[in-house]
Amino acid sequence: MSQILDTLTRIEEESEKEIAAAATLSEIQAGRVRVLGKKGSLTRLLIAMKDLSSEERPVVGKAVNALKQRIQELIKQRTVELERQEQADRLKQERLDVTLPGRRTVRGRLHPITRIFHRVEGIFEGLGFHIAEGPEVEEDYYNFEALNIPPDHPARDMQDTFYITDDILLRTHTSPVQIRTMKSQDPPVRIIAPGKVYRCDADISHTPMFHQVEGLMVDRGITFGDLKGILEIFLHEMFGASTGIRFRPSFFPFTEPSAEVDIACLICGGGGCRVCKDSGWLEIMGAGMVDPAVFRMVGYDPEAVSGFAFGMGIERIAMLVYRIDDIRLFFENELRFLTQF
Ligand code: 2NL
Repeated sequence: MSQILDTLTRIEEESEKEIAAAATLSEIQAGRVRVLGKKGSLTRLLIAMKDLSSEERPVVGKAVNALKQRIQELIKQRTVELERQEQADRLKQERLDVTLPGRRTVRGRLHPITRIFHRVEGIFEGLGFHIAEGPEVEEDYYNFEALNIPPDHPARDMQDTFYITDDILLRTHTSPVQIRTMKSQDPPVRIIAPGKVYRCDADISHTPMFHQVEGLMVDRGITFGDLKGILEIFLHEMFGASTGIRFRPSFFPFTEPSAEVDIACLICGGGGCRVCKDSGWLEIMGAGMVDPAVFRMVGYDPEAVSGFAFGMGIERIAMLVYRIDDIRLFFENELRFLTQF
């Protein structure tokens, strides 16, 4: 019996040392198996107790159980210690460097066509114009008939216009917005109509959808001088106060007289280059005095009121302002292009 008790003392001392020395959770686990496992030193002692006398057995049993409890308690304490230690190590390793620069958020921006729209709208709003909008799917009546465009005009051909039915189509200009405005309100009218328009056309310089701004001013006594003055202010704000401007006689079914408006070439300043085809001038818009036939269609009295109208393509203006030589870039949504604006 005294030999067993000596062994107990030895196991106790060794276990205390081992547990205290265990550096990891798995070392603790290995130590537990060596002492308390199926073939562990303490388990073997319990088995050896069968050779003891009935007086000795309870004494030794008590001592073995007490030691077992003590070792379990030591293991528990050391396990908690090691778990804390491991957690502290992990936190140290995973520490965040709050001085690292953050990931940049990519900010959106306005499309160059939208930017030009905003500029054009801002200039005309400053001149007292209101912005009017209307449907892109239009009736033949508003798009052609009310604008004095004759039935045999080439613009009415299937080749040039997207028809949805015989008399429903995709508007080919924003003029129908102005027709609708005049039909629904009396003069004075001072509006611009920005928006998408559609023509059955696609090549290097044409896309089937593009953007336009038209303008209309109607009141008593409006003259061609008013037209020239308003467009001069607009073009000088848009392209710079020293930009040369000229009006050339032209023809539109909905204006009389009609003019095409040129600005001095922004690239060569008028000397002649590839962009202006050596003419020194760039055609930038069309304009004219509203034809009396159009006024009669909307119920205005052409003897009482007069007015001017104009129209321009936004892609063309954007190409000149930003020096872009291919219209298709506006529609490809290539970020390397779009992020330059
Ligand atoms: C161009 C030419 C123009 C108009 C549009 C218009 C509208 C009404 C009555 C009369 Cl409701 N005219 N619009 C007038 C002259 C020219 O546009 O080259 N556009 C890109």
